[in-house]
Amino acid sequence: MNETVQPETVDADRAVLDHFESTIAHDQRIEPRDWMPEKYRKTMIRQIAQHAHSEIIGMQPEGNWITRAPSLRRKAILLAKVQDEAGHGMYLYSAAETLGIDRGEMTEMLISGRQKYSSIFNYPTPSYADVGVIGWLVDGAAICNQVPLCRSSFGPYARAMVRICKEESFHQRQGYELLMTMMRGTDTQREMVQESVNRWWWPSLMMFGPPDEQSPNTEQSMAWKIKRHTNDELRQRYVDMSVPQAEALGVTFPDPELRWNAATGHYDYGQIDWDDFNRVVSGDGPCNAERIEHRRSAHEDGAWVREAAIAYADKQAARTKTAA
Ligand code: BYC
Repeated sequence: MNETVQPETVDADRAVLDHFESTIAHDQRIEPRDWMPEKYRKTMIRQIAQHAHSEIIGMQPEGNWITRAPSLRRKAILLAKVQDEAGHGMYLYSAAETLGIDRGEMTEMLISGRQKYSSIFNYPTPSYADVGVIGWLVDGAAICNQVPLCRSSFGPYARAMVRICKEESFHQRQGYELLMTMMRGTDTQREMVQESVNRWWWPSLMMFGPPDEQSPNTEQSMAWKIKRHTNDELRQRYVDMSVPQAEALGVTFPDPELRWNAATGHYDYGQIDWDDFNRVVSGDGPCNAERIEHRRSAHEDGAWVREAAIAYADKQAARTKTAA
C-alpha cells in the first residue's frame, strides 16, 4: 500500500525538531520527557554508560590497596574515596536510565565487551604510590574533562556531573596530599612516587580520547553541546595545569619533549603512543581480562541481593494494593 505522509505529521515533526534545536541553541537543557533525535539519545546513552562503567571498574585499581594501606587514617580515606566512585557510578546509571535503558542491560553490555570503559583502568597498581598518583593525575584528568560536562545539554547528566566534580576535586587533593607526604619522606618513598608518575603520565593523557582528527564523535557531540571542548583542547589544558603541580611536588614527567612554548602560551609535549591506546581500548591492555572477570564475578555473587530486593519490592507493592 502506498502511504501518503500527512502534511500535519510533517509539521509536527518539524515543530519538535525546531524545539530541540532551539533548546540547544539557547543553552537550555534537554530533559528526559522532551523529544530528542534518536541519534542524540543513543550518543547520550553511550557516553553516560561508558562513564558509569569507568567509575565502577575504576574502583578496582585503588581497591587493591584498601587492605594494605599503611595506617588507619590512610585506609579510611581510601575506603571513602572508593565508595565515592561507586556513588558516581550509581548517579550515572540513574541518569542513563532516564533515556529508557535499564541498568541490568548496561551491566550486561559492559561484561560482554559491547560497551567500553576508560582505558586508564586497565593498568596495574603495584605500588602504594599509585594511590596518590591516581588521585593526582587520573582524578585531575577526570576533573579537566568533566567540569565542562556540568554544562552538557542533557539535564540529568549535567546535574550528576556537578556533584561528581565536587567529589573529584576532593579526591585529587587527597592524592596530591599523599604524594606531598611521601615526597617529604625517605629517598625510597620519593623514588616510589617518581616511578609511579613515570607509569601513569602517558596513560593519563590518553584518557581524553583519540586526537581530534581521529575522533568520530566530537563534531556531532560539540554541535549538540554534549561536549564543550575537543579531546585535544582538554588534553592541552591538562598538560598546562599539571606541569607546575609536578614542579611543586618535585617530580618530572617522562617526556623529553615537554617544554614551555612562549609563542603558543602552552607546553609542547611528545608523541602519544596511540597504538598502545588502541590495544588497551580493544581489550588487550595489561589488566583488561582481570577487570572484566572481577566485575562479572561480583555481578554474579550479587544475584541474591537483586532477587531479595525485587521480592521485597513485590511484597511492599502487594501490601500497598491490599491496603488500598
Ligand atoms: N578509553 O570519538 P571519541 C574517572 C572511545 S572516570 C576508552 O573521541 P567521545 C574516574 C569513545 O568512547 C573516567 N575508550 O569519543 C573513575 C568512542 O567509543 P565508541 C571516564 C575511549 O565520546 C574512578 C571512541 O573511543 N570519563 O575519571 O566523543 C576513579 C572514539 O572516541 C577513550 C568519562 O567517561 C578512553 N580513554 O569522547 C578515578 C567522561 N577515549 O564510539 C577516576 C565522559 C575515547 O566506539 N566521556 N574512547 O563507542 C567523555 O568525555 C567522552 O566520551 C570522551 C571520548 C572524551 C572519553
